[in-house]
Amino acid sequence: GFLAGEVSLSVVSAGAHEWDMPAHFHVVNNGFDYTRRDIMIPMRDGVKLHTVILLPKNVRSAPILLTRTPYDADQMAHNQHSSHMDVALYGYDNMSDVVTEGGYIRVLQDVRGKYGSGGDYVMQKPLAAPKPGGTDESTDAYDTIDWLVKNLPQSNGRVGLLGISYDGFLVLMGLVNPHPALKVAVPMNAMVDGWRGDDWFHNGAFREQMLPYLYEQGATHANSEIWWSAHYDDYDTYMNAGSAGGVGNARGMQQIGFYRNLLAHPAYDNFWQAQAVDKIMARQSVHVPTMLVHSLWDQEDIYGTMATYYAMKPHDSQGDMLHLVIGPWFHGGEIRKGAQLGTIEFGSDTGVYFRQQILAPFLASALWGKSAQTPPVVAFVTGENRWESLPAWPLVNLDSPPKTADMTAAALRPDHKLIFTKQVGPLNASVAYVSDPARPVPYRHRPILAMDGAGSTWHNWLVDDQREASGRTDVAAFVSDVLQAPLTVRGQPYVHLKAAISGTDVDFVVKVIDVYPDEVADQPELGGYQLMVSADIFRGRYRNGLAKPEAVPANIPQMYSFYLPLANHTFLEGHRVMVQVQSSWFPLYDRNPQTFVDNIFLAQPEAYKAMTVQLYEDESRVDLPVVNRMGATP
Ligand code: PG9
Repeated sequence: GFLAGEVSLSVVSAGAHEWDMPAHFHVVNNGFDYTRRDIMIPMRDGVKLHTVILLPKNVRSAPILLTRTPYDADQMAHNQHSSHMDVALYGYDNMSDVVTEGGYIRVLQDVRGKYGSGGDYVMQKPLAAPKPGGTDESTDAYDTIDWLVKNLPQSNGRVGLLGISYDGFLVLMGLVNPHPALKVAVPMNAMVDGWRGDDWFHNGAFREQMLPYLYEQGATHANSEIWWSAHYDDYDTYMNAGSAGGVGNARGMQQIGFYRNLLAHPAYDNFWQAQAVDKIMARQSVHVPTMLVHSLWDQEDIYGTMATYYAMKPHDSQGDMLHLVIGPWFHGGEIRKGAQLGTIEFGSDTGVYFRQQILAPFLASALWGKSAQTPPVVAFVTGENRWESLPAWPLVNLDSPPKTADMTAAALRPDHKLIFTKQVGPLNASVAYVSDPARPVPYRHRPILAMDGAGSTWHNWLVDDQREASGRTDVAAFVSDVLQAPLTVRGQPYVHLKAAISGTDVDFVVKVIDVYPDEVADQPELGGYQLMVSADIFRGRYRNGLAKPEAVPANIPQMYSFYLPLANHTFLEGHRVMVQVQSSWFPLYDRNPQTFVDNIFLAQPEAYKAMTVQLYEDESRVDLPVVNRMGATP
């Protein structure tokens, strides 16, 4: 204690040179319910990784919960500088209720090259070629687990690895040649394929609002260089700079390796294919109990979890290792309060339910040996607001169209109706709109703030009311009759558009929307609300192959086909189904100049041209995986 002499009181009478500040301040924290240790753990190549260990007071024979991160392990354990472990841990990637109530030893580690760790940082470091001494995130996870179980006498030798997003990607890497002490893994909202549908591109359209993230993450070890902007509204920032390359180059981003890679690899070439984590997981057997967690309104990584499930499930030979949880959350929302998202209410706190009823028992069974029966799939049905347990989730091959027998076609008619029967009427009738890159469709209300800007509500933009868009002349909206019975969509819709354009390149944004009744008694602001339940963008140059950009022949109809993200939603009786089609979603996605150029990152102002888009009735539709209440296709 203090008086017992940890800090010498003699400094008080130090004589002539008396300073307010001691040369070394000794922290006195005897009342803490945990002990914190900062350790440098050596990897096989000698590089040391900064690791923060929080040991609950008097802990003995407890399991370890490990998270590896590029987001500052120190900060993740520092919250409010509290003497209570749950408060200290509260925040990103820490479900402190599960960790502290579970009695776990909590370990947070900086990946190589970030914050307190040595070595070089590589964004989403791909697996090293299998050569002796090579390191990557899988070997770093292995070496860390090895050190922890050998050097923490308070542990029972059992380790759980969990994390969200980038940290979820790091969990999946830990499952590649896993350490035998790794007993459970929980990748949540993992970044899996940065080109097909997670952080960097969606189907080839670049997410330029990610540039500030890359700038801060990629410029310095401790994110000490902060993005600068000259506008309050990101719509203006990105419009003024022209192309995405214009935005980055104006800030000197060519100095950052991953930025150079983005510019060099706009298509789905080997650079992206080789690091797609679902393809890596498809080569592993599943022998560590794993719970994949997917958020239905994940504004950052809406692709990766389902792609990983489809890839891993066939390798779960006994069918008892892989679990899937699907919830009504934004990116990482499962560790927050989960009773509502924006205006949409779920009738109960779905975050608490996930943590207390699903995650905590799953971890306790793998790490403490307690008995728990975790269903293979637990999914929340939005619209109906109820959880359901299922024996499996239908597998999808994201590289081929679905079987038509499994889908219900929702056809886009020239009279702007959406119909669920085979199209009728004259062939080749079409709906047209003018897409003008000088006035791209904002993806949400302006002003559009930077993702992590003060006051930003970036995390809930996917549930924004879409009625503003439905009234624009550059958005084609198709709406069904009022539903006489509930309609449940469970799975990934598939878009077929037959379209002709007067330019030579095009983007298509397709949104499946639940239109609420004109008035809603208990929540008036939902009257006529247009809620997106599944939506995405596709860059037309990739219509004949994701690695194969091809100019679009002007005025000749072409087919554009792609999957939309997962929906698990019931459109209730009295609601309507709407599909909206548009050709920009700015500034989340960079503008397509609509004139074919080699590399859109570097498109010049003269390439940006307005054009007419015509959607043909005979083959334009969205195939919906409709199920009835019993789980069968109607
Ligand atoms: N979605 C974030 C991210 C992951 C991977 C690459 C870039 C960004 C994240 O939340 O970690």
